Amino acid sequence: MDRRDFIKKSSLGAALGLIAPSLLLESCRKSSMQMNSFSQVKVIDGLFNTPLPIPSPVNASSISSLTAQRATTSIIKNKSTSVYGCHNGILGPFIKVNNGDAVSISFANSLSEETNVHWHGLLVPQNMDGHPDNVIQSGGSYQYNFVVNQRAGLYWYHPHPNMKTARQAYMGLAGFFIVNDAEEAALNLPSGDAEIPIVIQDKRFHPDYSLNYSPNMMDVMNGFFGQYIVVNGVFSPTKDISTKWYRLRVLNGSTARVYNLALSNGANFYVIGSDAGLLSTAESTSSILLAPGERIDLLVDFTSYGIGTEIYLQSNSFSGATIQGDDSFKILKFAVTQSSSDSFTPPTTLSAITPIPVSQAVNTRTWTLGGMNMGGNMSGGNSGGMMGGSGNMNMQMLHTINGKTYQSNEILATVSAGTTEIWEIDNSNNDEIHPMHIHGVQFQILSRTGGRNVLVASEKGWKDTVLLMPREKVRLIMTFPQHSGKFLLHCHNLEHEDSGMMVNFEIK
Ligand SMILES: [Cu+2]
Repeated sequence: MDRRDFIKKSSLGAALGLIAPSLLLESCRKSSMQMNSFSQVKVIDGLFNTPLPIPSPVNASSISSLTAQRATTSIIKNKSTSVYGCHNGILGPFIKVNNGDAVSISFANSLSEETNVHWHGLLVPQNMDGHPDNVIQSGGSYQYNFVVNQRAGLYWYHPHPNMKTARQAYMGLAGFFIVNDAEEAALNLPSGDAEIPIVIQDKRFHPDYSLNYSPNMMDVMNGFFGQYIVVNGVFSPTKDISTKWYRLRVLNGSTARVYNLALSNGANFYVIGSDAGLLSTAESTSSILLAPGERIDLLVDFTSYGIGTEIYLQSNSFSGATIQGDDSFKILKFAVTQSSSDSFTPPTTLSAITPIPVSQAVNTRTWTLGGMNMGGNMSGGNSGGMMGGSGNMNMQMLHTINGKTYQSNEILATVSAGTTEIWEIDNSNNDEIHPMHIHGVQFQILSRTGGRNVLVASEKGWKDTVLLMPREKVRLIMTFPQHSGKFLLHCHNLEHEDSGMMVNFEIK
């Protein structure tokens, strides 16, 4: 099925096929006025009485196989839900490696549809990267072999089949992948039960508690927002803790929702790491945005709280976006149940982050993000996309990169292995949020102009995903590794990705 067929058969296509352009424009104008009621799915608050599942890290050397399969689990307490996973329930095993380790995993597809594995943030050869060209058919298998050669950090894995990534990740195919190294180990950061992996996702349910993934046209435009915030596969979780320091390794595994992470008592916490490992120094803050695909490494000081204290990890409302951010809600309860003595203090220096010199760049490329402008003026947008060239409708229906939607055989940039480039990602004509992810390379962010106009704490290290709020432009610098082949630049709003906001580039 090509994209045109998909669009015809999808709810988006149905909507587009059935509505004449003039009516559609009118409908968009109306929904622009009703933007919040249309797209702001109000989060349902829970009782926070379900123990947070903490997956145990398993050394990659002891994982020889992974099977994508249907499973049944309890996301909402005492309710049974059919999901996808890579072991008995939702999500996959928490894979742990040391830098330098070899990974050799036989992946089997027991689903009734094609899938694959993208090792998000891992620098692996093209045929190991889970490119949409490399899918495993139902009943098939594939051998993922690679050697990890990168700094410590919280990475993750999820499927990447063209036009199916969002639903498969939403159904539960995702897992943590942690890389450890000697530099990080020497810091003696909180570990064991004081190091908590947290994946935040949002879900909708049918009345029978089956998962509801049915994006309509507006959900494709904005992202599919769930009413139930789910952490490590459960809704309304609680975690008993002691009076000590904790290291929270947080992954935003939602398809579209951005979280503005904060503690319910307003206390500051330290940001010590980002997508691709530790920052150079810890930075104290009381809230920070985490976009889909991004990871953040936090240190939280619980030493001074009394037994019985309850503190929530929550998402505060945030400004700057029209389609999300109004809501503030609790994510996870920390219940202080034990006292302990802890002499830990955050290290002043975490890691050496050597900036890539701008003078090293051999090329600057601009990637202009296009989307439907829902703000006051409808004159934005350029050609391309579904509605490009359709006469009086000067707007786009699909999200584009340089005016293009994804075509598997089209390569929009060719870069040379070992060279450095500056990539400018330009969302300055857009009212939408786009977390942009690049496969096969890690980057540093040089600057952000427009919108927030600054780099936040988690953006001062190595990254693979960067959040573009409306009207923002970022400049990234990166040196391409010696892995030749096709890699992807795409939006990690997975509804945007699946509707074509993805391009190939080639490393030669
Ligand atoms: Cu996007």
